[in-house]
Amino acid sequence: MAAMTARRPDLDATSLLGVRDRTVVMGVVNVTPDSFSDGGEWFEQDAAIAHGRDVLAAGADIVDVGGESTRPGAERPSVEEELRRVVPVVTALAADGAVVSVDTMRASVARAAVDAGASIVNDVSGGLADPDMVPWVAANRMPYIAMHWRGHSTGMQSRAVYDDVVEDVLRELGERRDALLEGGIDEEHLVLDPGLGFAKNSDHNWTLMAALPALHDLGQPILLGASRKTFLGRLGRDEGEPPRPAAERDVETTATSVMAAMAGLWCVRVHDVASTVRALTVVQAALEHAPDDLADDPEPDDSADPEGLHR
Ligand code: PMM
Repeated sequence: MAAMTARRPDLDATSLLGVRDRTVVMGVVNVTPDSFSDGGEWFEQDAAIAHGRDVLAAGADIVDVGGESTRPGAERPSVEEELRRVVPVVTALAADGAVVSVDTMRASVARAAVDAGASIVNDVSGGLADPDMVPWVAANRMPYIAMHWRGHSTGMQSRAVYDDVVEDVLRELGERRDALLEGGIDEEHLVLDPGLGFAKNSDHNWTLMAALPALHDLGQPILLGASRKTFLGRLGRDEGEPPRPAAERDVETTATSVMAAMAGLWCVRVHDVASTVRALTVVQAALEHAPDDLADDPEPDDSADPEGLHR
């Protein structure tokens, strides 16, 4: 039986992308006044750095530092402001030896963050927001996370129109994957993300959650960003009642992390790292006791693992 591995602080970004025997955890540090879920909490530089250290101590494999809020309707910060928010935090956490991803749609911010020590670019626009992003990522052979995206946050929810959300997201993400590979990004450096909450209403998010294994059809490692999003806060609330506040959505978030791990996704991006890390030990313990044909092969062919549960 394959030994399941816990977090390995010695893994660099490229080796982390190759992890297949467990779901990797990315902890969020939003250096913004107004994010979806933790807006303003870590806006001050020292608080953001201290929070990043807490996230790592809680067991995150990657710390994701972002300076632009993408909540529906959010205005964009200037490039200068985004740099001011992100670079010092990346510098401090990378100096600690952390694997840092930079959550940005701007090539200039990605470049500055990589100069400061970031080793993964997390671009919610999948390269669509800035024409300089893909050529730069390709030329520098950077690990790159590309999310399903239909446009900037102002007016984003008016684009939440699908014939069949799973088919449409798979098709659009597949087209993006092809364009990114054509643009020179290495296949082994490319992660895809269905973009929960981005031009998607609660029903769209739940339909995607119910179809997580289908994301493997894209042939790339998959990251899921469900953490603290509004659709989780609406559970148990009556129609018209406001959703529960973001900080009260961690139990539901942890359940989505378990679903992601059971579906064999590569990574979950979460705010409360400790609860997800604990919950993923449950999945790992169960997988260790799975029959050999499920647990032994880190890259099974489809006949051994038709649902792709261990990719
Ligand atoms: N969601 C947010 C920000 N960055 N990145 C990826 N790859 N996937 C996501 O779903 C995602 C992201 C918005 O959430 P936050 O404001 O709570 O961080």
